[in-house]
Amino acid sequence: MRKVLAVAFVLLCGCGKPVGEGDTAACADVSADSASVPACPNLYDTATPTVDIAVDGQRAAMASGSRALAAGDAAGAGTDQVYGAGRDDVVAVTAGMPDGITVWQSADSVWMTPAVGDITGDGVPDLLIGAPGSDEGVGQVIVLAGPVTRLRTWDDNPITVKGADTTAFGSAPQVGDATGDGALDLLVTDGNASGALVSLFAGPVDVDTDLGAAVATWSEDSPDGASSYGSAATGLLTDLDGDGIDDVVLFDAASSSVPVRSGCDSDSPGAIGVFDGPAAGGSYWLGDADALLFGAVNRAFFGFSVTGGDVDGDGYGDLLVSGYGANWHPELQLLVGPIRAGASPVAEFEVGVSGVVNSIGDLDGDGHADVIASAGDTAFDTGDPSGPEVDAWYGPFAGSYGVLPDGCTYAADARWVDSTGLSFGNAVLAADLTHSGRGTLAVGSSAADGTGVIDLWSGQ
Ligand SMILES: [Ca+2]
Ligand SMILES: [Ca+2]
Ligand SMILES: [Ca+2]
Ligand SMILES: [Ca+2]
Repeated sequence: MRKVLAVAFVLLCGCGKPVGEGDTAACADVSADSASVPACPNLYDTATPTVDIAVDGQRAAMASGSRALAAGDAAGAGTDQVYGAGRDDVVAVTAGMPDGITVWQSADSVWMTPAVGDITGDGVPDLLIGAPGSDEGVGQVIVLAGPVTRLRTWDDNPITVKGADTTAFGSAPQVGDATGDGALDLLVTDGNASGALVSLFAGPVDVDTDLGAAVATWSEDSPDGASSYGSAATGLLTDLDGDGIDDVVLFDAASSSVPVRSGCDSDSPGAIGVFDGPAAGGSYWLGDADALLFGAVNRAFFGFSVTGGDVDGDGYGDLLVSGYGANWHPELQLLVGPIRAGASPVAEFEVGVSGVVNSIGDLDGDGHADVIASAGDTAFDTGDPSGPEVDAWYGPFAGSYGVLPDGCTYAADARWVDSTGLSFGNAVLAADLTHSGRGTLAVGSSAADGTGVIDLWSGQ
């Protein structure tokens, strides 16, 4: 696959403040003096990905979203693999495995999302495949017990966790210890349930099970059904308060800031609810959250996507939240844990046409986590090669980073651009595959002919 070396710059125009109308003149001046702008320290050769494989043959594209890629050692290899999912196949790739291997093929042709974790409790990481809409619309998470080193089929008796007469159960499976007993648990989103339902299955999950086995559920609806913050919640597991127990985060970009019945909201600031672990059995709604945050403006769509990770390295998990800023530009907000009501971002990243697809990882190996976002094709960003792009900012972070008004250069530390017609950056993931301290960037893309591609840029 041919790629164009990105021309990216570090913008040094004193823009360590929120970007707004008042910044236009100052930034335009800096842009006009391009000779003073140093070249971007791009550590990766965008022309030569180390792995470049097709995901789905000719049938379907690479799945979109932050969770279409996952990393872990489900193969039992001692180093991690990247798992990518489309509608038909789930493949494993890693540096030194140039062709990758297909580990699962779906007859249902539904969009799948992978996750890796020892959900069966035998000490060996497993591969989990979220497959909403599969099994005649019931939806399920399929667990392939590790080590997974070849194509698995139903003859291998995978473990299934099934929904109940809906089509969206199985979205974005999450593995973590939410109950605090040391065993990893499974969090599953069902986007078609009334009010959307996020369900926790206590690990180990080593036999077929269904929705009735969930030990706890979360939704945006009040127990009496009279109130709701919205109807499109997604669940995330991450440890925000540093107690070693994963906390449940519920997010919905279309959520209202006041409890109304679903469909009545016109503001859509978006909402994030944090439920401190350990999770106790029962049913919860957004009004029960230990911390409830909303977007700062109407139609901020705060929480299009939420990615967890310890960005500032203080032992508390942090959240990277996508939405729209006050200037109506897509942005990512970095909220640092522990997160309490009223928390405000410590850094903001303005991101092309979308920041929904993003990741956290240390790409340059300096010990500081970096932020990676798929920015789409920023046609307004004059001076850049044409084509969709993936951008990275290297931590530590404070202040604002972003796309500035007309005449200014897009400020990212590194950029990967594709001009070959791919829908480049459907999925991005930064992961330390070799446990060396320096991450590998994985980018999942779709081509016009319906094929999918995963590229890896090794950090070694
Ligand atoms: Ca547990
Ligand atoms: Ca916790
Ligand atoms: Ca932190
Ligand atoms: Ca770094």
